[in-house]
Amino acid sequence: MIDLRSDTITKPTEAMRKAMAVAEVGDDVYGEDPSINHLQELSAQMMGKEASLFVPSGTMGNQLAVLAHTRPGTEIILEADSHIYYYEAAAASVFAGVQPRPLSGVRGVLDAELVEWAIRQDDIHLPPTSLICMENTHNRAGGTIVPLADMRAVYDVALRHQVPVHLDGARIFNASIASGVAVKDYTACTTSVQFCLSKGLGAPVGSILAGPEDFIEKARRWRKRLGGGMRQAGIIAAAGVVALETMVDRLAEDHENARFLAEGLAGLEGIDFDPDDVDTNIVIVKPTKMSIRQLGDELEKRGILTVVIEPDRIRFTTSLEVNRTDIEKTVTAVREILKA
Ligand code: TLP
Repeated sequence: MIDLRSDTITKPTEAMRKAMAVAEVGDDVYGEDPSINHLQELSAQMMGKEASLFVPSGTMGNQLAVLAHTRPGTEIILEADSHIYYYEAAAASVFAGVQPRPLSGVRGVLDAELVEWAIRQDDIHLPPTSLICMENTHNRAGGTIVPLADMRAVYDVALRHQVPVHLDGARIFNASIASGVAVKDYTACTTSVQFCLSKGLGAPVGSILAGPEDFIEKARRWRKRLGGGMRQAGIIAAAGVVALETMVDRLAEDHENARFLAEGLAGLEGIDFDPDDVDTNIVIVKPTKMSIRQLGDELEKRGILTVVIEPDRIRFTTSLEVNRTDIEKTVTAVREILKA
């Protein structure tokens, strides 16, 4: 099998498994797990934030941010294709009781002027704006990098209106490695940030939510309320430390493989796609010759797994689980399928 469904499919490395086997643990609900404490300190420092919290998933990290920043009956501004809006099962409405205000971005980038226009006036008819969310890299836009200047422009608007900003930085290290911009420069344009250890960085489980101390304390209470207070989870946090210490730079390999795939696919008749649109490890294409489902099914028959993104696009994601030969085989398979 060549698994290009996601970078969430990555398995822990040998070094991670060794670190997990010998991890010192304690009860994290009491704040007594040394491995989690170490991961949280390291993460806060890497994100340039006062504090951080280890959480079971990226979804929980994002939702704790919504819960801790907002109150029911308010409105959050986000990009119309963002994960928080599109893929989190309406959690922000269900748990935080907020109304989402989706704005369409270009390549996942929110326009600062549009954001300013969307921030609500003080009027009893209107829900107050309580949060602005950005996503970098932007998953559904195709792993695109949101440029620092655009993040800065949105943050300036937010500061002017005293609205906090949350970054879904599930793949912020991909953005940083590909752009050369330091992670801390991106996170300096946000109040809080969530990033995933369990995607391209290869850890088996977990994400980090980072931000100001009082915000993290609120998020900790929400995590407990939702049943996400874990006990001796230092076993998995230990793999997260290895991920941060050893797996960041190698993301460049995933980006090279994605670029190689993009160039291979772009040369094929029946694929509508510009390889220059690929910034990191996600390649989203639109076949013009056949239905997406057909292409996905035919690839699966040949042992190549992809994700069909409704309604007309298919996603290939590179990770440490695939190599250059796998990518060559994938291009050959797509070529054969389109020809047939
Ligand atoms: N994305 C998954 C699916 O949920 C779509 C994937 O395969 O890409 N933010 C972003 C930008 C994400 O891409 C994801 C996961 C999350 C948050 C949520 O992370 P988890 O899966 O840990 O809850």
